[in-house]
Amino acid sequence: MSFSGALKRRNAARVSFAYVAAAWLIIQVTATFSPAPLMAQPLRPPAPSEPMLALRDVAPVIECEALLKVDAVFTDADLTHLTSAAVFVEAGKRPYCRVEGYIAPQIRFALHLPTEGWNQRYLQNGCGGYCGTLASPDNVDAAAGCAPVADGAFARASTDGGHTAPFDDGLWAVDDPQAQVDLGYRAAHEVAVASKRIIAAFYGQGPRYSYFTGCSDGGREALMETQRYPEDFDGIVAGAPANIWSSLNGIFQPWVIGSNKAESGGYVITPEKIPALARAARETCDGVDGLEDGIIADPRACEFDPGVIECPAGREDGADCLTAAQVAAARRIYAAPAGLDGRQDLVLAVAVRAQRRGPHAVSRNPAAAGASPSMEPKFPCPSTKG
Ligand SMILES: [Ca+2]
Repeated sequence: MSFSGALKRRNAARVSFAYVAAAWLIIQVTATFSPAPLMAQPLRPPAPSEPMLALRDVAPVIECEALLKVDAVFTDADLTHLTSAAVFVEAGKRPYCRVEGYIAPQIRFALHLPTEGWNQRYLQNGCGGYCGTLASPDNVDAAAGCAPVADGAFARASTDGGHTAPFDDGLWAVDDPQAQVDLGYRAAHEVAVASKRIIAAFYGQGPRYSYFTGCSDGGREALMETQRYPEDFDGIVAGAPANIWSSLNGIFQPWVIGSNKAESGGYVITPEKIPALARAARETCDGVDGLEDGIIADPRACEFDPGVIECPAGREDGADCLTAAQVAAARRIYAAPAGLDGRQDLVLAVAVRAQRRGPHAVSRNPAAAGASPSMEPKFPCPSTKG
């Protein structure tokens, strides 16, 4: 590939993937889109919260550093390699053994194992955007504020998803089907498998309960886990899942951003208006699912017109209302993608076709079916075995 060709691809990738950076905003805006009203299903009130089942604390049976010894957990024939293991002490948290490693070819992960008071539970975190960095396993998304997690009684893990890059840069995926597969579904699963083996070696038993939490792409990973590897976790939180990328990133997000572009070059609807828009949508749609709980269970079952919060006559703008231009932009977004002639059928057909082609094209990659032990890491991970 020529330099100019590579540059075009890089720029195209950056432009395309920049949409993901705004995914959280779009998800907020689009949470109440209603292209096709469906029958609303009545919801049951949530069960009263019950205290977490108490399990006895379990102590390690080997030293943290001993995990690095050959065959302590993994053999040379395994795809998983540990690169470091050391005890850390932080204020307000149980001391923990931090283990780092990678699963061939280059899925990096980190695992924190409490050295005292492990409650026999394991929590794995998803990564957001296009991942690409190894976040702390203590960034626990929806589990933040949960006391047993906060004080470090859980074993917890994180991964970079199988590549190194800024979270909004997708260039790593160009011509690399293995990396696509790894972020697509393999990283979350393989890290779960590897973590459970390490936990079993460290404590002399595996976790009694395992959980996954993730938001945005982490939410997509959560859904992927439920579909492909339902045995990995006992409980899963799929937060704001950025699901089905081909239509989401290829059509829907460009449509949302294009619909929200002002002639001046800026955006029409700005983030500070989202709370008012979300509040109005909830007021209109919350009860449609049969339960006033602040959650719109099926946005498609509700008709919502952003015009209900247009600023009143004599008042041009305000944090609690939308300008006329913002109402128009919101209506365009809510109307769903359409061609220049206003037709939606072709756009939707492209989206459906892309969905059908995407996953099958990736899953045919032979490495996806079962990675070969001969695959070498693509980044320099010093081997600490021995
Ligand atoms: Ca509701």
